[in-house]
Amino acid sequence: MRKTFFCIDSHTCGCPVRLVAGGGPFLNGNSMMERRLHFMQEYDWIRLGLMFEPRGHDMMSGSILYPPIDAKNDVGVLYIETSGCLPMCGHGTIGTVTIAIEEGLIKPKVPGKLRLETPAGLVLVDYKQEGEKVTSVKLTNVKSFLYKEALQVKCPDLGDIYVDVAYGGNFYGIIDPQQNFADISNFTAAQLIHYGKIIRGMLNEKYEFIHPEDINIKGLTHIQWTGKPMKSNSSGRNAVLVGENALDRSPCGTGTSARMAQWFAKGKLKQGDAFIHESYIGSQFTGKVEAVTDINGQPAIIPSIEGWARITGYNTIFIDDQDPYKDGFQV
Ligand code: PYC
Repeated sequence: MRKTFFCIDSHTCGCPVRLVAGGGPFLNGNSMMERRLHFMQEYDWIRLGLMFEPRGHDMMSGSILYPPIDAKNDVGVLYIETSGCLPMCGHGTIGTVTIAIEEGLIKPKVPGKLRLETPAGLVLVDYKQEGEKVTSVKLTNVKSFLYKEALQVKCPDLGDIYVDVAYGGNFYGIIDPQQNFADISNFTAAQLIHYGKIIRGMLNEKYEFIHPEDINIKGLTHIQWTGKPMKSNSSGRNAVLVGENALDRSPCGTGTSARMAQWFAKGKLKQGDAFIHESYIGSQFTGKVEAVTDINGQPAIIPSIEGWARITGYNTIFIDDQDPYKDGFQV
């Protein structure tokens, strides 16, 4: 049997977003987190088939839209990525909103604004339009916070590496320049991926990472290497390990949120400050500390992330259950 998915492809600052506009499954649940769990149980073959080779690639990511559970919100978003069904994805949100508005997939209750239900929580969006084109999308993210500081691992070849772990919609292991890691620019992309995977594996083996308010959000999914920016107006640069084989092409919205929370906790950012983050390929997001809050009595911030996306085309994709590569593959 052949299943057909009508997709609209885009990229956010270089990072792909494939919105499944037709063919997504009906999901049960009273929240996007419950719907995510249903999808992971029964429909993960859709994510595998649409994200991995031969229909996708190592850095593919996407989304599926659902009616909101709370009528005052505009839409629910499920994120499907090579790294799993993430609770939240920043570049994915910017691409999804751009596609949904330009292609008329959602009708905002208030023009220029959207209230998105994501598995990680409510995300508020302000977008700008020139004619039909969405020129920028700013998302106000979920509570973001520094979770653990200076976790130590002994990485083969590199030696002792110290990692801060922060949450910005996903858990990020942040590796700043230090004695055994000088800067992103001293390593190839292949090395950042290789050592990033080893360090992520070691940290997940040694420690537990569980969201204090939602036990369904657990595990360190990404490693964020940082370094000196290439552009004079950037506050920082990162290279984020996504899945098993790729670095994020965008500055990573949830990664930027996590890094802003880390900087806030260390006194390097305060409420109202902007943070311009530069990706491995040089594209930029503008972050801002919108508000200061707490999570279980610990300091947290509400960050916003602003960026842009472009639609690249329509894509009708088949997944045929007779196809030996229906679930995709990785080399
Ligand atoms: O932009 O949040 C993000 C993201 C997560 C994984 C890849 N990009």
